[in-house]
Amino acid sequence: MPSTTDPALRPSAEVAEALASGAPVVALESTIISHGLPQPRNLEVARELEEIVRKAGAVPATIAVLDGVARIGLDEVELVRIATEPGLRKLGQRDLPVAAALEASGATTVSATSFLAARAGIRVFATGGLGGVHRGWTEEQDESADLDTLARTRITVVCAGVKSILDVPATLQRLETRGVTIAGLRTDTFPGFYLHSSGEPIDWRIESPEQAAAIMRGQDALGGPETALIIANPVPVAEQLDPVLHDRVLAEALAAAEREGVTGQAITPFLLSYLVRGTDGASLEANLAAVRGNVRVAGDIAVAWSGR
Ligand code: PSU
Ligand code: MN
Repeated sequence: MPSTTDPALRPSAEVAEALASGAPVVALESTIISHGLPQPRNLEVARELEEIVRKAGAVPATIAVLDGVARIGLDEVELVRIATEPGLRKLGQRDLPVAAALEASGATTVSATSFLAARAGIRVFATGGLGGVHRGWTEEQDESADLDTLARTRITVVCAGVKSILDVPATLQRLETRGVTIAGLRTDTFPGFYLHSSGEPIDWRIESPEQAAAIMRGQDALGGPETALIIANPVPVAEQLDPVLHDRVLAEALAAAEREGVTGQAITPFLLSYLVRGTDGASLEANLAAVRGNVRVAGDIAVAWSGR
């Protein structure tokens, strides 16, 4: 098994066993824990997400780099490190070899997590909202490495669309150009992360996790470029952030980022935490509702997929 003999990766005993026996496994990212959610709630969430995967009948594999080693599946002590270690790095895929060489520790973004999960033999991954093309891209180029990794990685990522802090139409266009397959789970529009819908139409709608697994089989049967499958799973309307509050506080957050000159890797965490404060925690609840729903669906897809 590549997962157990690959010297660049270290799966936990439980994950290695699940992979070897073909049992369902769901990859979870760690940047959402370290940089996307406030302490101390983030640690509770890290544990809760693993529990949701287990309830669905799959094995959770939270992914991070600890002391230079890419870890696939963390124990309790390691989850605590991700949630609380000061100065933990945010690692995209390009950062992985450097972290390994310098024996550094860091949380992995969607790009790094997708890459490592696929390498370990894990096919299904859940997150909150993907990174994408930032607003104002005509002036200043900022496009998340998430998109490029998904264009060349055979992984199924369940998400509530892309973060609404981004330019959603531009991001959807990039995904189309790069050939990344998207299907909405019981929706005809792309979800808006904190919001049930971004208002942007998507081409394909599916009704069940079994249909997602069927698309995955189709990807493998057809061959071709090793692209991802995005399963867009909206937060329920009842749990979304109030759209009027969302638009007002997001405008403030974007203005504050501009004023304070926040750029690069810092911008996404800055905007997310501004929204948490500016909405008195309501954006956090919507974000968590979205992530929980995605993790549940990912568990169901992994179970459907394990039966092939
Ligand atoms: N989803 C969330 N919260 C997050 C993220 C996703 O609900 O914090 C993280 C993911 O790790 C994603 C990253 O890859 O934000 C995007 O960062 P950037 O825009 O710098 O590529
Ligand atoms: Mn960026």
